[in-house]
Amino acid sequence: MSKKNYKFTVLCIFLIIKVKEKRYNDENFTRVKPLSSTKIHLTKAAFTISAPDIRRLPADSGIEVAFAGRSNAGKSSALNTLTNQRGLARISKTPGRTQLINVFEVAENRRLVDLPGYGFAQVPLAMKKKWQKALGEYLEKRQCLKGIVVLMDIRHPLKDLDMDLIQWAADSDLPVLALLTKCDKLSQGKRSAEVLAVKKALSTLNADIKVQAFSSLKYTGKEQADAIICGWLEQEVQDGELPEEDDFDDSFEGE
Ligand SMILES: Nc1nc2c(ncn2[C@@H]2O[C@H](COP(=O)(O)OP(=O)(O)O)[C@@H](O)[C@H]2O)c(=O)[nH]1
Ligand SMILES: [Mg+2]
Repeated sequence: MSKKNYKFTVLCIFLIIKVKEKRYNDENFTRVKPLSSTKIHLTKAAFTISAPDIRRLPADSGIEVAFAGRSNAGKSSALNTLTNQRGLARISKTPGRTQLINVFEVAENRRLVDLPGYGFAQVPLAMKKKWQKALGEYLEKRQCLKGIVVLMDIRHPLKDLDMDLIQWAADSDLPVLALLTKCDKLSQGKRSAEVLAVKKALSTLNADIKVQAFSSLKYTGKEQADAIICGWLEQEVQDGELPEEDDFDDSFEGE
């Protein structure tokens, strides 16, 4: 073999080795690339927007977990406790004043949503109807809604509107966390009895419903609630699924 041919052969072998090495690295890189799962920390929650109706909300993609409950149930306090941010959801002193849909982003395309409270008494009927419409519309139409936290004062749980909401969620295959708030107001014995009673009452619905005693004041149940909510938010999502026709059959109607 001439010297020139020898050099050419060595160069070719060198190039072939390099190309194979690159291919191997590329393939290997693809194989070990981590899954795109998102670790959620509720403490990262940041206010995004207050919307009077669903048209003003962020795009309907990713995952949302909604907080709903009667006015004065302790919704704002629970949101502040779970996110470790004292002023995140303004704690209203006047029942029924949280009239907008408040959105807090916890990670890219992962949101907590503070829904308007229901069941309040001291506001004009026209206003009431407007707020309930926003609530009903959100529940019916929001495709990215993947879990709902229903907050109820542990001393007066499962009122008519709470039951309507939980029943609607069960019918829509939406998991529910029933958070029994202000549990610091009951003795340990009464608290356990109330949790059991609520679990029993809801077991007949045969749905994915968890019940947890909670206190924003004493941080009772914070860890458990956090784990459930983060579990919902950490799911993989496939956006762009078409809603099933049945989803629109039953609507949640507030007062
Ligand atoms: N003792 C006690 N009071 C609470 C707790 N959570 C909320 N509250 C009180 O209940 C009232 C209504 O709370 P808020 O969070 O504004 O309810 P929202 O209307 O559902 O948002 C306020 O006076 C709070 O201080 C709790 O865990 N323990
Ligand atoms: Mg509030």
